[in-house]
Amino acid sequence: PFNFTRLPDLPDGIFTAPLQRPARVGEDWLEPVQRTYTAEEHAIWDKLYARQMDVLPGRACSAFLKGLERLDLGRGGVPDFARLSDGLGALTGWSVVPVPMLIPDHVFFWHLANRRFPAGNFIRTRETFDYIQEPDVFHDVFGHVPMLTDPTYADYMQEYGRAGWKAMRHNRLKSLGALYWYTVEFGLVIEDGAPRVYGAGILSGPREAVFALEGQSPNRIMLNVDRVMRTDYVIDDLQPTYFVIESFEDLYHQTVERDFDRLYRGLGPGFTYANTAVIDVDDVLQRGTLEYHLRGGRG
Ligand code: HBI
Ligand code: FE
Repeated sequence: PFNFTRLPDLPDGIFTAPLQRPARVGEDWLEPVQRTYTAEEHAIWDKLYARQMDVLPGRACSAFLKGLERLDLGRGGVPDFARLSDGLGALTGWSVVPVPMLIPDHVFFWHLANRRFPAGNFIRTRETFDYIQEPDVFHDVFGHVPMLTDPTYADYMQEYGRAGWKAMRHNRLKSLGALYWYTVEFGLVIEDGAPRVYGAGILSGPREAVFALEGQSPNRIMLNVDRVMRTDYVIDDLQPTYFVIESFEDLYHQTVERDFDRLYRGLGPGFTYANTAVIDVDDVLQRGTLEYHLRGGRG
């Protein structure tokens, strides 16, 4: 259990200076080594990989597809984190470190702020092939890691980690969580005039890329950081609304230039907007029918 009184006292910048280790040494939640996988587990990776590659070309953003190639993630079997970290380190200075499960927020943020991506060690089984409760190695490595080869995206993730500590001190972690959700997990980016996928939750799932890009049901709205941080989210179904960025530079600048202290002071503890809402200030690419969610979702 984390002792909040041990949080370092942070200066009042937009984001903060390099972070110190959380609590005591040994509370980094890292596994000493990545686990080894059985032949069956490697085969599950290969099956998941093949399934995603049936839908992602032409739908995933080019940074993701390039990242897959540069890190050679399709070479077969669950990737070795040490080898991945060498490749990623040379490109953007990030590494991939093994964790056993969902780790506490402050530890997660601390790793991100130091350019370490904590990736789940275990892999789903054939019984839980389509839906898992906690992020496994396929979601984390296939979904998140290729994006970290993009220098601007990589910087955004680090800034997100730094921002986490400030949000905790303001008791506004849920708002910052919404930003993560609508960007890192479910974000779309404009490429050649049309939205493509960069969110890891979409990239690693079987149905959502087609639904998010081609479906009539969801809203597609240009991202405004202030608005998104006031928007509720659900974590266990397709999204009623996707937020779209112009570019990773746009995302990075919107986030870094925002005065989060001011934003948090103006936010209530709950969310202002439902995840289905379209509001006056929105720059709307598609106003969805919301048909999927009006039918009750989950199917
Ligand atoms: N732990 N392993 C792991 N992976 C996550 O994505 C993660 C986490 N702990 C906390 C957390 N995410 C959230 O705080 C953020 O998504 C906001
Ligand atoms: Fe994730």
